[in-house]
Amino acid sequence: MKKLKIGITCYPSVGGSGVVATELGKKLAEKGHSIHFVTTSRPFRLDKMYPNIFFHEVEVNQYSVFKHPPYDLALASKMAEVAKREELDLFHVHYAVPHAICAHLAKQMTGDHLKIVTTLHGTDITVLGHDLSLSNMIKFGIEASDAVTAVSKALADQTYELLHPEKDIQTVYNFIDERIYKKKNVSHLKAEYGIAEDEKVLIHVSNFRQVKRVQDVVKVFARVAKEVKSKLLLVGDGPEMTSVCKLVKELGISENVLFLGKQNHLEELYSLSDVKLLLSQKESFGLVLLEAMACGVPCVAANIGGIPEVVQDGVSGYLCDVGDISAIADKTISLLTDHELHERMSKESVKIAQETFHSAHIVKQYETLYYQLTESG
Ligand code: GMT
Repeated sequence: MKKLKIGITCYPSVGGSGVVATELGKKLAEKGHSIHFVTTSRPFRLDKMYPNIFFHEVEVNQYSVFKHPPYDLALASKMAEVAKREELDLFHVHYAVPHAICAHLAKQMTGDHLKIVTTLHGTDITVLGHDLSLSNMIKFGIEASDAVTAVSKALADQTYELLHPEKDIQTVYNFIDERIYKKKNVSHLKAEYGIAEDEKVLIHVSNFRQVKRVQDVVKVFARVAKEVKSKLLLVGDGPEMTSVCKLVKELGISENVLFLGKQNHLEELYSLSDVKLLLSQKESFGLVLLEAMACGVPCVAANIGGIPEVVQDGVSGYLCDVGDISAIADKTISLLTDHELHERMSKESVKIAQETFHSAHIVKQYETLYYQLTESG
């Protein structure tokens, strides 16, 4: 098969969509395709030299005539420039707005042979899709794409319900690099963090946006800590951090909660953890769940959005109603106190991560889609 020249546009800063876009680019490059990232800064996971990967920086200048810097126009212009010069076959963009719209503009400037694949990650539908000033534009971005994927069936269904697009939306799940996300021997880390050998470890990783309901994680932990000798690792940072810190103090659990801020080598933190909590209000997939599962950490998570497609209730972890602190705490305690149950769910988590979400299987789905589009056109 001919190797393809693929442009990728995503938000390059920390966030699940940027992570998935970058890891996909890396895997495709390993398979011999040429990958051109067109983004405002180097994606943070592109942390070394990769043959076949090129980075084209979008510069957004501020002019006094504009109230806001023209990100969308600068991006579309750069996408068209790179597509023409590098003779790209397609652009794979992550997020319908503005990226699918920018790709559409770039296609008009470049020629119809340039195909557009748009992946929906969640916020563009679950939040922006409700904004009447944007919903028509999101729908237009979807229809203007040559192919559209969503990271879960739940997200695809939500998009149909909310925007009624005519376009077929294919579910392609997220994946992780299983060479990185696996259980590691980190026995030294527990002591370094001041965690006793017989203490259980709960972990939550997010960008601390309101939608993540980190306060619920803290409330659940306060109950768990009364029954089980344990510590809570809070990883990440964001707008709710101040309120979360305040709650930890009020509940008198400061000694047992470790605020670790933004971290890079999450596989090491998962490797010392016993349970992962993700209690969000909305979540189209929950990439952090998959990362934890691959490291053998069972998850207790909210029964919403795409989460039930990742965590199998009673098999690899537990699903609970949003905000049901008492039920979530009970399930977490049962998982932490029943060694056999924990062992079984830990093994199931690894198995599901490797079988359903294996990178080779997911990357192949994208590759097949690219070939269908480029050969048909
Ligand atoms: O969850 C966030 O706030 C970040 C957001 C993003 O744009 O990176 O995550 C979304 O995309 C991830 C990758 O597909 C998914 O794993 C997250 O579930 C999704 N977030 C939401 O739906 C809230």
